[in-house]
Amino acid sequence: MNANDCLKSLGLDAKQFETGDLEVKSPIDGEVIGRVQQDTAETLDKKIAKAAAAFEVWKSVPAPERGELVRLLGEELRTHKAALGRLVTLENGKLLQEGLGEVQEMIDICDFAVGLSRQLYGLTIQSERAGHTMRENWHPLGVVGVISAFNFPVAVWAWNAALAFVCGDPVIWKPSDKTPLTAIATQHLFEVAAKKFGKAPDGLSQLAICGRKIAAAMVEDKRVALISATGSTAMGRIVGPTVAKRFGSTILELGGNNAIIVAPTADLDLALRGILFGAVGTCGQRCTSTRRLVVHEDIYGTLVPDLKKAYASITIGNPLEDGVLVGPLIDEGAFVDMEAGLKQAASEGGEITGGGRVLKNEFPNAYYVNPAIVEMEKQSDIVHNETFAPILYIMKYKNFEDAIAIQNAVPQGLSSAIFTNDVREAERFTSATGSDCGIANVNIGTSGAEIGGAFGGEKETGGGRESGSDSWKAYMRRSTSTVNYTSDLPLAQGIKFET
Ligand code: UN1
Repeated sequence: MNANDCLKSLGLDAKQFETGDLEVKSPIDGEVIGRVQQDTAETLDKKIAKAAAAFEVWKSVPAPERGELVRLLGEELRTHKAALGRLVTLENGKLLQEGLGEVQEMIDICDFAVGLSRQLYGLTIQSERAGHTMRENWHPLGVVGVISAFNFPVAVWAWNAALAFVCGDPVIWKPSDKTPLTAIATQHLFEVAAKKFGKAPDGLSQLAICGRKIAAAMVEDKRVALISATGSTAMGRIVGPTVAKRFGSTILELGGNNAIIVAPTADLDLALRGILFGAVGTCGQRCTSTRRLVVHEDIYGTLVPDLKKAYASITIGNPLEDGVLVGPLIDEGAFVDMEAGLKQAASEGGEITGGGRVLKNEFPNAYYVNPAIVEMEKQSDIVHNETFAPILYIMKYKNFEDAIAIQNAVPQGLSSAIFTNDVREAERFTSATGSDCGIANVNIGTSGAEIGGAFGGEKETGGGRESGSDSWKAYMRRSTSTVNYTSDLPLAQGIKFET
């Protein structure tokens, strides 16, 4: 099945993608797989107005009914998992297994949101005044603008949109301009679900296909209550203050610089597998990819040579083929960044194994690379940066306190992990004085988080949370109600105010 076949089986007319001002290339071979028409400032403005109008209708629909729409969306995703998963691979270059896994995450968050639609619970609070009750009400927030990155071209939308819909919010989605086809296919599946549902207002879910300049209007627009943006820290530095200036809310999912600590008691076989998936899986292009390894000096001599052996045995190639573990980088820019990262690492004393472009003859217009291991004396400047490519920096540690200090010494705070069989180390790592990240795992790697947990991180990762747990609260506004059922009017704090 090529991209056209996928689009057809998803119910779209491939002809629609023959013209358009945005060319979409597959990272697998660099071939053009479609053309898409982008939004202008005018069409985007109309979409925002439409979403604002949809909010007026949608916020009054009971949440469990809103959940029914999301249930139907989940059904469409189940039916079309194979085609959409394959299209993800064709457009983004991740392994077919991972493309399918990404659609599975969409299905899972739909299930989660359907249940949630009957559980948007608020608190009741004990009032300090006689004859008074207090409670919290959760109400729909408004239009949600979702900005997603190429690396999870559809799942990130689903983590946001499934929650937003049950919370009573319309969504405008700006996908990466590298992956608009999967976004259009997903929007189409939403429309099929909405038709079956029959009560969704026009404009409940819309796409904004555009570059940064046009998208800036959405970020600045007061009619958009929440901007949920996934991407680089550089992007977040612009989006965050822009939305703050107009007192809007944000969920920021920015850079990660995720470390695994391997302690002397670790199950090294387990650790090796966890490191490998985290560091080279998805060609190092997850925000949760393992970028740093902090290894105890007693096991360094065993683990690192074993890891190098494992790296050498990895099959790099077409992500559609069975047995391949590492597909291409997204584009030439990503390759240039990887080369620059390795060059800087070498200049800072890094000892590099691997790296460099491969399969150039088979795929002259695509960017396949050898994942790189870089052994570092210390955590130098480059190790503090996120390079979105399969580079793993390895450092040695002597005592556990140092390992935690190294783990926490970078500006980002998304994901982290420790492999240890020492219960004190494990507990300490997940405690307030352990990892400072939004995700702190024990005996599993840094990537591949389940949808049931709140997903996001601290420091330059942006502080936002989406997906599971109580992340839904960011998509609603809270009102605290105090109700007096007496004929007295006692004031709080014992204040007397009488004539
Ligand atoms: C991302 O790379 O933007 O934890 C998100 C994971 C995925 C999410 C990654 N569930 O690896």
